[in-house]
Amino acid sequence: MTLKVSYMALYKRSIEDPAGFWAEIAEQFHWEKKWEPNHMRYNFDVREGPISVEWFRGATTNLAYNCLDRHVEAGRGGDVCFIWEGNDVGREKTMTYGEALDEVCRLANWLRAAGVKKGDAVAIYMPMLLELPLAMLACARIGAVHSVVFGGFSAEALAGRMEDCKAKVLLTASGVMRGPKSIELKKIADKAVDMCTKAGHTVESVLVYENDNAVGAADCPFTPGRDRWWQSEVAAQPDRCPVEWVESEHPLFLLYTSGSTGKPKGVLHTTGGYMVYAATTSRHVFGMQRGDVYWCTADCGWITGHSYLAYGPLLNGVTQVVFEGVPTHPTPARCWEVVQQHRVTQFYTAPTAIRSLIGFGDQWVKQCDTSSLRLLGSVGEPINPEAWRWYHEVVGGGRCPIVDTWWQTETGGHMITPLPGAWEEKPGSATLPFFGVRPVVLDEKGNELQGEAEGVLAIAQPWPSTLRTVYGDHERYQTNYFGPFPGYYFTGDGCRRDADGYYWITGRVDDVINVSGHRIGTAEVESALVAHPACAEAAVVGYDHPIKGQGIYAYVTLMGGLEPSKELKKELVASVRSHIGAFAAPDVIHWAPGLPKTRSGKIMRRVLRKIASKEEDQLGDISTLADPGVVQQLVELRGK
Ligand code: 6R9
Repeated sequence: MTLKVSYMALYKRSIEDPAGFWAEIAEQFHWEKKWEPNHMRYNFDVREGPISVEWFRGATTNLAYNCLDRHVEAGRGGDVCFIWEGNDVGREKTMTYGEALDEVCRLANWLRAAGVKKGDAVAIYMPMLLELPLAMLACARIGAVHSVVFGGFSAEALAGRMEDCKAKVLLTASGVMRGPKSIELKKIADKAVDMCTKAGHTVESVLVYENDNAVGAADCPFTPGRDRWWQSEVAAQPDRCPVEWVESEHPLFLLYTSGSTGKPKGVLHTTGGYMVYAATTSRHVFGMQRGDVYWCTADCGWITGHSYLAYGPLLNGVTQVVFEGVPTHPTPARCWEVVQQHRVTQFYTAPTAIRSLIGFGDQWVKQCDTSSLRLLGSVGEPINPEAWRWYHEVVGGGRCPIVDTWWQTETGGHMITPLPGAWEEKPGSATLPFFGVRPVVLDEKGNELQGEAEGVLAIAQPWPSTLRTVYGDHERYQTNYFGPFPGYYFTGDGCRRDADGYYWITGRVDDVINVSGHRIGTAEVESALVAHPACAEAAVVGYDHPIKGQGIYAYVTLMGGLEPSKELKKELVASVRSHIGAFAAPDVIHWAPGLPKTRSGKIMRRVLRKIASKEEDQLGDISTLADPGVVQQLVELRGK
């Protein structure tokens, strides 16, 4: 409990004097120019003017320099930076901090030669090769803004993101292996580039990494002039490249994420505050020390792969595993074999992966030596107590703390999380806030609730890696995040605070579904369904899914005269795959002659959720429905 006492004192200071607290921590990094005395400024209240957040005003730095050069200059260039584990067993490679720096410099030089300047956006659509985090660092080195698009997104989704951020350069690969399947990434990328051209935006250069394990150069479409081969072009560049010193608030990256309405939002993070926060959370939440072998299974296409793969671990100078494959290939022992082979000390994954592995039985873990593990982490969705216990007992041998980290793309880093050893964990609770984070539980009118309470989760003051804007749409940023409860950042999550002050996240309170830890907007899936000529109307809700956490349940009304069929179901699912990506494919299509609507035409999703989860006996008040008869009709059509 003494740890808890020192946490309480530090926490108090972090809330009362955020500028001083974080400035002290920031001293550990290299700043080309230091910040002004009054370095932190903000307005978190829409009623007082535009929302703005600024940290380390007046300072200049470079994130890639802090990740790589700083360690090399301190004589640690020979430390292993990355251990790469390919999709297939036996394909692996290691890279030191010194080698990573050389690679980043070459790529940064190539980007400069391709005309990329400070502030330009660069799109990255890559599998989990080391070249993906290296590409992010190369952008950061020259002050370019990376926009990583997860390799599972479709051509249309990639095109929309490239158009939005006006990326002139795209970094991609010929293909990728996912378990036993090979995916032709470059073909998808080409389609996206063509879509951009048709929409009036030109992607000028495409750098293609030949991932010959998946797709060789001979089978990879290539447009001379526009396309370049990564291996030969980058190798020809010098391995020294001057650093671009940027202001603390210089944009670092954009990452598109789904909201409850409209198209995905380009969440913008900036340099100084993000660096300090990603590094500090990594260090304290994972207890990172030099010599550790840390492994985060996330893809760099999501925020976890940004903060806790590309940046946080490197800022702390640890060795980390980067995994291209999936946890069940070739067998469900894969993760534990990797842990055994590389003596992994910290392992960070999503509850969905744990749940999928539980089903295969304990023997896959037990046949491996996992005694090197010191700490386990969880992220992306609430972890159910059964999965927590299995993780703790079977994987962690009962001796590793589990850090259940609650945070979001928008928050840039962990917000509510256990600190290992500092206080008791409770399975299913993210526990207490990290330094500098002031969570509040609000009622629906925006009043702060005290003590034990249940309501929506909001944050009352900025932390260093607060998202700064929605790219190109500051208005949307304000309305979405600061509009619902003036004076607070609104998270979109519901939560409960127990008598010990622990936070329990209860899930999204908006129309966002969390499928296997991936955020999917119901509106996006609905518009992908409606894009199919047979679909007149669609309504999408989430339902409990044993492995994925939530599954996607789609109600579809067909155009007049059309008959439901298995083929149509397939086509509708295919439409979602092509508009968004395979991971957003509906699990269930439920034919709906009509949808439950209020007299003003609003779909009552609450009713749809109840029918999807077979709880139509708990519909509540449906007297405001224009036609209460549709409910019975829908119940009868379930499973058809
Ligand atoms: C990091 C990440 C954010 C949403 C968030 C919440 C859910 C994430 C969680 C969790 C319960 C946790 N979420 N971590 N819910 N416990 N430990 O996942 O970012 O993809 O933006 O998703 O995920 O609902 O609002 P992102």
